[in-house]
Amino acid sequence: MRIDVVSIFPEYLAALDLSLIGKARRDGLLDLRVQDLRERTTDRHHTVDDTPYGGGAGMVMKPEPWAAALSEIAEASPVPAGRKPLLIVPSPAGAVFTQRMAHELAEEPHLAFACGRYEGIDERVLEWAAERFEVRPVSLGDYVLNGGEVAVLAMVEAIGRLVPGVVGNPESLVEESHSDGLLEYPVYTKPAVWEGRAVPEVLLGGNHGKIARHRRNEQLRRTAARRPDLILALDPATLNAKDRDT
Ligand code: 6GU
Repeated sequence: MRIDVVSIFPEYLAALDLSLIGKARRDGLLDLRVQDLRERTTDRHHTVDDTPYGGGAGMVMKPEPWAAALSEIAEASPVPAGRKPLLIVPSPAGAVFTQRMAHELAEEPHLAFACGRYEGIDERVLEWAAERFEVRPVSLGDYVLNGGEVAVLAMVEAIGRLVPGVVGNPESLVEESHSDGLLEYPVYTKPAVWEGRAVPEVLLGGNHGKIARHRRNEQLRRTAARRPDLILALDPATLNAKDRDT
């Protein structure tokens, strides 16, 4: 998968050299390129922002450097002719990023991310970009960050780990939070008793049916306690008779 990120703080994205995503880049599974928007400015002061038309607080990102960066990315895109690469614009005004969206985006051959700062990017950039990209404003949730960089770190990690080969054991992607609409069950390791606290007895026996039932019950209990919204959103068809007893 090819991933392009445009930012005025490319150093933020240095964390994508680490851990699993860093290894996937070195292994050639992710072709991730970060570029500095300021290098696309043509004035002596490398200006990327200006005051908003209509007044108001803060500054708005100027369109010209964005057009220079994005047109080059679109031209170099590996997507087949007739298809457009995706341009994700991190914004608290976007659609909420979910595990489902991460799965969908992990199927794409090319993702570009445009990191806005200040009050955002001149709206005409998104209109202009729609001729070259499928443009998607995406938010991490209902709170405000200073810019898109931290959101890109989160999204690239969530998407990248779903690209085949990036996670060594694909089984570990199956039993994790949100894979079945529920939160993950609690996990334990040795010692069996620690600080007077014992690991649930059922996990020490070898009865795999009982263990699976115990874990499923813990998932349901935990989800109801922490995220009742997820219980309400469940497809009732995914619940079995024993779930209903829990
Ligand atoms: Cl994606 N960007 C910014 N700037 N703030 C956010 C966000 C994104 N998601 C939540 N807050």
